[in-house]
Amino acid sequence: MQDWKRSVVYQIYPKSFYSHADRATGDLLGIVAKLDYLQWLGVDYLWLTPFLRSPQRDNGYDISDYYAIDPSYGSMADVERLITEAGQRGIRLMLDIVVSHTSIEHPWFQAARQSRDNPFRDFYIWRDTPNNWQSKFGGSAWAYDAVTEQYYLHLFDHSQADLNWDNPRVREEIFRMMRFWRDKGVGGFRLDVINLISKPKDFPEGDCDGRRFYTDGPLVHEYLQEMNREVFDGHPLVSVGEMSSTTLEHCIRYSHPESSELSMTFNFHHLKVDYPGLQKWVCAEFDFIGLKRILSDWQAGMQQGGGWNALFWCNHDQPRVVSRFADDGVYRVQSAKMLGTALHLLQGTPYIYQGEEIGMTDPGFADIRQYRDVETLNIHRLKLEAGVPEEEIMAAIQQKSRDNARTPMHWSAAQNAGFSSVQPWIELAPNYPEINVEAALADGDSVLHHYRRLIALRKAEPLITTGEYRCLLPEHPQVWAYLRVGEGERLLVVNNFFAADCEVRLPEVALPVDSQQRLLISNYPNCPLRGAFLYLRPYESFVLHLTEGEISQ
Ligand code: TEU
Repeated sequence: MQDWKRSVVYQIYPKSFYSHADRATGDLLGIVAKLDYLQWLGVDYLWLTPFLRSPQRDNGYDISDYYAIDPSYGSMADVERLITEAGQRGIRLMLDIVVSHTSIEHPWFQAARQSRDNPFRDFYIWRDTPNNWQSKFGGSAWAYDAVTEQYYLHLFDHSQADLNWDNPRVREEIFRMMRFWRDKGVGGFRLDVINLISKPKDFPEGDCDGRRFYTDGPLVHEYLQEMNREVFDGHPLVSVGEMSSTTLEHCIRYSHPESSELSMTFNFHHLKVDYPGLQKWVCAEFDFIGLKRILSDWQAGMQQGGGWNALFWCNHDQPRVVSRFADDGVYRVQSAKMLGTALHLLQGTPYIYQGEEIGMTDPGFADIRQYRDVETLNIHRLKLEAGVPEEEIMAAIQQKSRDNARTPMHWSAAQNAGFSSVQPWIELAPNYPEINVEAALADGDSVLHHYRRLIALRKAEPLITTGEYRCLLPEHPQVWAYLRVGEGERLLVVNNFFAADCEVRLPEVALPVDSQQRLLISNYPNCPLRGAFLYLRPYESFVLHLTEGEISQ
């Protein structure tokens, strides 16, 4: 079995992780300084969001040089040191590769916009007139270039021009760059919005924002197979594709070993259960049954189809999960542990986003001046222009903004949470004096220790990797219970997603009398079994190991 099937990945947003040099932003040597902590936690890979040279309009997802380190993060020598020192601790680096687009400050784009017959013109996508496609960050997906009097495509910010993957020279340059990083010793790649790289040649219009035309586009599988041959083949590398608005069928193809494309895929369907009518910028409660259904469909579907899921609740684009799907107040500790258990016991490779392991919460910024994110600022401007009242916009931003995840990591109760001695680039969440790594390390009952136990459990219990997933009580409005089924044994995973107590009877399972001894992990001191019933306390969660005799058919 590929080692990454039993691995756990930790995602670092370098700008907000730790400032080794006591500056406003974090840096690469700051990550080196925290390697002992990450080794203690037990993670296998570190996915670092982009630290290459960039004007930082989208915090590094707008790259202007694929071969240089952005000076705010350090130097090439620092990356090499990080690779070596992580490697000494059994940890490998996953580089975030942003090749769907470049910054408009990239020399390719600078050349391309010189004239219509410039040799780099075809590195990007140009048209005389825009179609109706919309940018994911708001407004038209086309920007006018006054020098050459044409429009270029940008599915994200206007400063992020889409590359033309149909041009073989573009692919050649990208694969060359990826080989450069592979040969530096990185252990894998995270590929930013990689399912958007192939656009239909006629740029059709429809009654939508265009996404159905360019998502999982016509030649995307061919291009990924080519990448696999040119970069991954014969090397021990893990690759994960970020798949925007994708389908199960495509994800099976992307990650099936016989397709020779990628190791695994991220999809976001389970994180749209609080987007009413698929609209992000509207305040809403999350749809719990929908969440269970989506995750269950992907578990079963990927399993049957032979694909592999990347599992996650959080990343640098999403609000903090404890604030989103649980309780960041009284039950913060119990509910953060419950969410960790519910996710880590699924099949796939779990990703932990910095701060999730200590149960960090959304910061609750109420003033637009506290926000830095380009998407948030664009939306704020566009909604104001459209006449939406400021209060309504801010309520949605407070709940949905990507900056919820981007406040500095809480290391201690010291000034600026021990992140830096100077004022950070974005404000801290105000609760760092209580929620921080130092306090969590000292408390054996903390969210942090629970995450460490979850990681250790995955290594010790092969069923977590291999067991068949089976959802119990799919329509239950409060509990997500599932089995992981193996030969003559099962894991029973039960999670109460709400603050109310509840009583349930589980089908398929005869609960053992000695449940206490079978408990693999839980977030309350003892197991809630009373005969055939379970009495679940607020956000209660546990995992039991069952053997043959205890499984009723
Ligand atoms: O994100 C792609 C993406 O589509 C999102 O998750 C996006 O943030 C969301 O749709 C906004 O509502 C990736 C990166 O993770 C993100 O940070 C970048 O901004 C984006 O690509 C562009 O490179």
